[in-house]
Amino acid sequence: MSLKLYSGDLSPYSAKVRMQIYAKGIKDIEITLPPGFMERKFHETSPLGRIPALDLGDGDIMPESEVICEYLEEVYPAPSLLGDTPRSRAAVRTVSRIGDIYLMNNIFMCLPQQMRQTRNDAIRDLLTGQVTRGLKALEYYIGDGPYAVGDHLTLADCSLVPALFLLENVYEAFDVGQPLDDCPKTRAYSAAIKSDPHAAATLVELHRGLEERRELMKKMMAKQG
Ligand SMILES: N[C@@H](CCC(=O)N[C@@H](CS)C(=O)NCC(=O)O)C(=O)O
Repeated sequence: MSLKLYSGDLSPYSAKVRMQIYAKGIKDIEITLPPGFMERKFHETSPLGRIPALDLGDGDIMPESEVICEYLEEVYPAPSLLGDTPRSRAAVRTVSRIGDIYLMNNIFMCLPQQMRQTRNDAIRDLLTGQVTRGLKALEYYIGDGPYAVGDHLTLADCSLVPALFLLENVYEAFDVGQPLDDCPKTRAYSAAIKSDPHAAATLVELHRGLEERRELMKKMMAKQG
C-alpha cells in the first residue's frame, strides 16, 4: 500500500498529521502538495476540497485530520500517540479536540478578519470569544509537564502545536489582545514543547509557510499599487 499525505506547510491541520508522522517515525508516506489545490480544483479529487487528505493509493482519499490521525494510529500502532488505558486515551482525545475544534477551527475561520478594511467586528468578536473560552478549558485540562497529557508526546501535542502557532503568530492581527497572557500553564507548555524535535520540525515548516504567505501578500499588494 503506497500512502500519500496531501499537505501544505502553513496548513495547521496538515501540520498536526505531519507531526504525528514524524513522531511515529513513519517513513513510507509521501508528503506532498495536493493536485489542483492552488487552482481550487482539489475538490475534484477529494469532495471536501481541504487538506490534509490521505491518498490510500487505491482510488480512495481520506479527508479530515482527526480521522487520518486515528487511522494512522491503527495502521502504525507503535509507538502509540494515544494513552495506554481507556481513560488516558479519552484524556488525549479531549485535549486534541480542544486544540482542533475550539482553538484551530475558530482561529482559522477568523483569518479573513485580519484585514481591518473589510473586518466584521461581530464575526471577529464571536470567533475570538470562542477561542478565549476554549483556552480557559485547556488551561484546566493541560498537564504541568513538557507534554500536554502524560509524560510522552501524544496526539494532544500534535493538535496543540499548530493551534498555539496560530495564536502566537497570527492572532495579533485580530486586534483583540493575546488571550494566552491569561493562561500561564498553556504558555509554559507552549515554550516547553518547542524543545521536542518533532514539534520543532513541524514549527519550522509552519514558519516557512507563513513567510511564503507574507511574501506572496506583499507581491500582490505591490502589483495592486
Ligand atoms: N476539519 C478539517 C479542516 C481542514 C481545512 O480547513 N484545511 C484548510 C487548510 S488548513 C483547507 O484545506 N482550506 C481550503 C478551503 O477551504 O478551500 C480537518 O481537520 O482536516
